[in-house]
Amino acid sequence: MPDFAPDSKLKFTFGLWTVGNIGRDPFGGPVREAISPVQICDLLGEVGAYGVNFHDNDLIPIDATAQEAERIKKDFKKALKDNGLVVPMATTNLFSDPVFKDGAFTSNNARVRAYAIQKTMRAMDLGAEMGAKIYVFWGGREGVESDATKDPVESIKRFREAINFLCKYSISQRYGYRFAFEAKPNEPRGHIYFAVTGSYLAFIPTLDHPEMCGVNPEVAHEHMAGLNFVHQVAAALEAGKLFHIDLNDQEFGRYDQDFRFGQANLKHAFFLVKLLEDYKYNGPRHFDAHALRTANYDDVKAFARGCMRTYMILREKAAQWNDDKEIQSLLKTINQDDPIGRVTKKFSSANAKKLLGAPLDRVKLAEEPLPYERLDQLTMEVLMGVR
Ligand code: GLT
Ligand code: MN
Ligand code: MN
Repeated sequence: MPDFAPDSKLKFTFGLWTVGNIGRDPFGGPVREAISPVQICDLLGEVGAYGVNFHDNDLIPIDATAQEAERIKKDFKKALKDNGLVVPMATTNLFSDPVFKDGAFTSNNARVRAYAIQKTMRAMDLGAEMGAKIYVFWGGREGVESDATKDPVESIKRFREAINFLCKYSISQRYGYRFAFEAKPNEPRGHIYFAVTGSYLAFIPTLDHPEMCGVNPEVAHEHMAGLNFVHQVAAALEAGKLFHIDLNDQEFGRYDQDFRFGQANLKHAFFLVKLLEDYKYNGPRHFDAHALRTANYDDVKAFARGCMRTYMILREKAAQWNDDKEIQSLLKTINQDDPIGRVTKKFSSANAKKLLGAPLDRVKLAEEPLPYERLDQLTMEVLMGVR
């Protein structure tokens, strides 16, 4: 029996804000005492994580003095080293402070927009100092409760202006960042702009530096929108834009839950792992989740270990699915090749003529068997551990 220990090649990471979550919700205050970034690194080292990510203010409080900031950075660097952790990704908190109550890059106030860009530049400096090469943009406050309050077209233009400026900043500083945009349909705003990953995939080609921009899809966010997450990730992968991924779980039709990976929708989690492994996704696998509000720090460790262990188990299940003879023979039956397939590979007048003349009998085609019940049941049996 494999031990399903975290494999460092899979780059399992956690944010300071994930295992450091103190269990506050809109109806109640903290249930866990806050632990410092150094303690979080120790915890992540203990459970076998590969790396840690942070928002500027997860590490350095927004009102810290320059001396305090220096001391925190020094301690954090030591904790990274002591625990063998790296920082693959950094991001900016553009949502907690009251200044961002009506958005950051899309605020109606030009001075707030300028402050948001300035804060991001400083946070990019901090991320680069810790070695980050991926920079995430989650526009939690970029939205409205009422469209009377902000012009949605103008908001897209403001967002683009900010990103173009920051791309050039990264280039001028030689940071080598790749930007990853993270969509969410709502929470904390009533309506957040760029609601789903596909919105960003359409936005990226309109930027000055599309080559350095991609996406950071999160399971929970697409499930909140009622979407099939695997298909969103497939679209990003196929476009060469899957720069980062936020793994967690979420019941459909509920508030933003950020559950442990695989907690709620095991079958979706299985197909997600299979997709990432089959297509050799090579970026960090970031668990943007937090432990249940009932957890103490021992249980937080169980949560973190559980995220990684579930991924490792599902990776094994995906390999088993790929090696299963019966499944493979069904796949062969389903995927029928035919010389006519070559004709539609490329348009030419000759190919168009061939296609128009091809004897394609729709009644016969509709009679071809599609044993999907068997295939899906076999999939479930692999998952349930009886094959
Ligand atoms: C916040 C949000 C996450 C984002 C983080 C990056 S912060 O916790 O819920 O989905 O990935 O800003
Ligand atoms: Mn989330
Ligand atoms: Mn996230």
